[in-house]
Amino acid sequence: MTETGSEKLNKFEKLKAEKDGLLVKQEISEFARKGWESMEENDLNHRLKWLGVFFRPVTPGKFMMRMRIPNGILTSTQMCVLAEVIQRYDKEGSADITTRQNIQLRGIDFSDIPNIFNKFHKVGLTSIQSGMDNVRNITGDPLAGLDANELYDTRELVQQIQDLLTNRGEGNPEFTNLPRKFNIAVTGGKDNSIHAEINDLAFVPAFKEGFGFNVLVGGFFSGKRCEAAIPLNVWVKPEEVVSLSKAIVEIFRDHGLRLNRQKARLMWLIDEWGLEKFRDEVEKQWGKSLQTAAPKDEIDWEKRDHIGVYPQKQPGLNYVGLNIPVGRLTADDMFELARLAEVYGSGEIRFTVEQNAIIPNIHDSALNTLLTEPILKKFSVSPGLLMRSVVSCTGAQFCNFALIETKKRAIAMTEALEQELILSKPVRIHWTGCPNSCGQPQVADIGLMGTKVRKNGQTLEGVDIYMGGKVGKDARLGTCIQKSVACEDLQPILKDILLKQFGAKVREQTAD
Ligand code: SRM
Ligand code: SF4
Repeated sequence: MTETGSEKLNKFEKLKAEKDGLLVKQEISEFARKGWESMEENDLNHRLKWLGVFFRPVTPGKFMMRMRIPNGILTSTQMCVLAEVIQRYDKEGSADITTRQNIQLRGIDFSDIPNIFNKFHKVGLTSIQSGMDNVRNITGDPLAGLDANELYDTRELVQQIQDLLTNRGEGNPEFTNLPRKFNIAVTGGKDNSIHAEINDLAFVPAFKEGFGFNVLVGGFFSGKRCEAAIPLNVWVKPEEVVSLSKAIVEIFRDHGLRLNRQKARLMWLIDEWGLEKFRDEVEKQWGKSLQTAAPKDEIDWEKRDHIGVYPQKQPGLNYVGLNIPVGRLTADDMFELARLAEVYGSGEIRFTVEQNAIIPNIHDSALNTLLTEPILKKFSVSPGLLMRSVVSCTGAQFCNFALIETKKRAIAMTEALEQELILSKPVRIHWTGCPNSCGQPQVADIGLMGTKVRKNGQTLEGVDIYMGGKVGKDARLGTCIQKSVACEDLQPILKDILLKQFGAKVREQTAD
């Protein structure tokens, strides 16, 4: 790009040019000692996000920390450290599994942050570069290494990409000034478990000279525009995934549009250059010839939600998928999940982009006892057909962009609809509190996007309704089918959609 001159830069480019976000790493102990109230505004509101520390205007003084959990996999020891962090804040401490297979911790006192970083360091956890203009948590198959039908185990690749971009979790100044956020996903399974199509860069399994990946680019959601990723017409071998990711992130860093922040995601650069030029530039940056894409990829299945009990490829072992309604966890829940993983499994816990958890490596002989554990009443292996698929972004409880409260409402609405209706199949309902679409309403069967609605002279919380999102094979984005429904009027409308379009039946109500 030929964009030069600081007068042309948007506010965020200016603040990055003045001081790189990662520099607050050196100052964090001093900040914590003096208190957040004494911090310069841009350091507090923005640069802290380079460390994964988020000031929450909705709960000033109670900070959020966003981790990086590559491929969504944690050890029980790491889970216990995360639980200990929030435990000390009592009711104000909580955690959320995110739509990027990740964890966010809430209620954190600023003065504790240096100590929390030390704890993370000891167990190999990091929150570095997890917010603002960085590459976000890199997603991979939640069943990597467990699934008999997988074509490639994504764990190592995802970890290698993270290590490269974050300098093994210490922070990598080479990649801390991107024009905007950047999302990467790698899938080695057949069911597109990580929504490849909504990432700036995605690798999907495909055979050409043996096994490799076709490359998709430019997928993103924003308040202004939503696009599914498009094929780059490139196929790479597994051992080329990391270096190609680096080259594409470098192209984005060096040439991505920086004037208008609303037009700074990768797809806008692809539009500006055209796909052919973009591909040529990637090839130059990579320094070797790109192979054309394999004629077809191997995404061939409907998407699985992993809730329930399933055999692994290792004989005698199983994984158990637990439904964590809207991803919300308390410290006690986290200790309990860690305990289950240790007692019954191999001490490993995994997360899905549907905000649920998986405990792998459970021996046949331990299954029945595991299934009697009391926590499984809260985190069921056989929840209702709506509850098992409900996803919700943070919403007004903690997010200052939110136009509506989402998580509590999502659970209440799901329970109410399950009381009224008998479903014959899961229906994926996603809630998101504003057009930023963190709750991905465009990939849902029914997506609900928060908005404000005028009714009887009053301004009320409402939603725009999205439908037609398809995940897994032949994924496509849903579109808005009805605008401005007040939340208080939503239940009968959803009931009607479920009856007419998803084969639900009215449940006969029994008299008490
Ligand atoms: Fe998001 C901004 C939460 C996934 C698109 N997102 C935010 C902020 C940081 C805004 C803020 O500072 O308050 C939210 C933090 C609220 C809080 O306290 O939790 C926030 N986003 C989330 C999470 C936690 C939603 C959830 O409940 O799971 C997800 C964290 C993922 C992670 O672990 O890194 C989350 N956000 C997404 C996704 C989904 C995805 O990645 O698959 C999207 C759409 C996909 C995409 O980005 O292309 C998404 N978030 C946004 C955007 C719009 C980006 C844009 O290009 O305009 C914003 C606004 C922004 O960045 O300026 C945003
Ligand atoms: Fe906040 Fe909007 Fe994202 Fe929900 S969709 S977490 S309300 S920015």
